[in-house]
Amino acid sequence: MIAVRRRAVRVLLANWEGGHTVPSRRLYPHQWSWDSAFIAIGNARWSPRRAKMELQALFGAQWRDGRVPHIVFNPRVPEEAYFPGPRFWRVRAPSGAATSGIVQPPVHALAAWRVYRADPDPVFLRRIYPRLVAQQEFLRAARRGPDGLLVIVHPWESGMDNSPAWDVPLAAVEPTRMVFIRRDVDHVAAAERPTDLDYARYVALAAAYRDTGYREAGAFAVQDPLFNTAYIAAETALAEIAAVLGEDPVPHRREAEEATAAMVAHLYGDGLFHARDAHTGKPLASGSAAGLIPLLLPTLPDAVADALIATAVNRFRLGLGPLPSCAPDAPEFDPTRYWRGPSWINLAWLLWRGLRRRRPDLAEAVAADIIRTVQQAGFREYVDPFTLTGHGCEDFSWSAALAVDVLA
Ligand code: 2M8
Repeated sequence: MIAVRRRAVRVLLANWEGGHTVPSRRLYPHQWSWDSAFIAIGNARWSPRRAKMELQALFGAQWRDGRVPHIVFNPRVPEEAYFPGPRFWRVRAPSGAATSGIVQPPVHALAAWRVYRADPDPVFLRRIYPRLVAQQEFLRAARRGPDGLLVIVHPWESGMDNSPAWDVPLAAVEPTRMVFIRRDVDHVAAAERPTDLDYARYVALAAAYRDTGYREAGAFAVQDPLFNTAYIAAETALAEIAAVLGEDPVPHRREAEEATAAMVAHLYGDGLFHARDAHTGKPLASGSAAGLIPLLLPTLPDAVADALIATAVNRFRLGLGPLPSCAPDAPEFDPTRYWRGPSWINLAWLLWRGLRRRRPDLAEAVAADIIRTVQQAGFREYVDPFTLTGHGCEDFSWSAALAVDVLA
């Protein structure tokens, strides 16, 4: 175990850029939003200083409206290194940093709280709290519908870009006619990444959103259980943070309870949470593991939690091997293509946290699988859940960081 931890820290050191960590040196050479939250959680276990710097660097690029962009571009990295880069997004944060204009699941308050727990530093907490609150306020103001659920406007905002849950709404998106060069397939086999058609649609959606000044949802508008769970988990963490700082935790707790009830009312069915198309109101039934992540929510009704656990055991092989990102019995399941089946450590980590109180035995099994995965495959971006063969890039930061946290 000591050897795993040492190797993980070595990956994090190699990916450190002096103020933030790249998800991977070649494939993802900038700072990514939810990656930095997961990285901070792991770094808190061996270098709380870096954990705090990671979050502060990201929130340094927060927009005036409270939005935390999904990419903060490193000005020292050439435009050609990643597509779509700053020239595509054409936007700068008040700090002057070039950023993207979309967001990612807001797991940052959860990360900040865990960083504080590892290293109780009230100065850090006091500084980051208003920024975390502003991040949540942006989501409420810009992305919340009358049913109380948050909407994402791009598959990249889900963090699970080519999840089978997006197949139906994406099919309605006109692919871009713009000519562009994908950089991802320079580093990873095309068969392990989204298709060219997926990319042409991602680019079309991002360009359309950009052209409204990053204000109006376009053809793609969905309510995702993972994104909404992250938002609620953030309110729960903000309640803890508020209590430490002498602020009022009650509004955060109330918000978490109400949003949990809205999720159960609108996104739950058949033992799993499903995304919903915000334009049509139709559920986007898929076997995505995003539907299990609401187990993180403290006020989830017991009957719902029990049903999710049964689904995790019966359809996602919980206890038998690493968590697949899509249920193997779903027709779209592909064990090696990105978010359509491979096992990802961040999803397993979220499930692990969600199971700890309700089913410590299963939580233990998830933790053991995380460690077995990195022992066998190294810190790969994702692995085949059956063979544990590594796929995607190597030396992937959140795989290393979250393994460190699980081992702590
Ligand atoms: C992947 O997404 C980026 C676009 O944001 C890409 O494919 O270029 C996703 O796995 C996302 O969840 C992750 O944050 C990002 C960096 O690791 O890579």
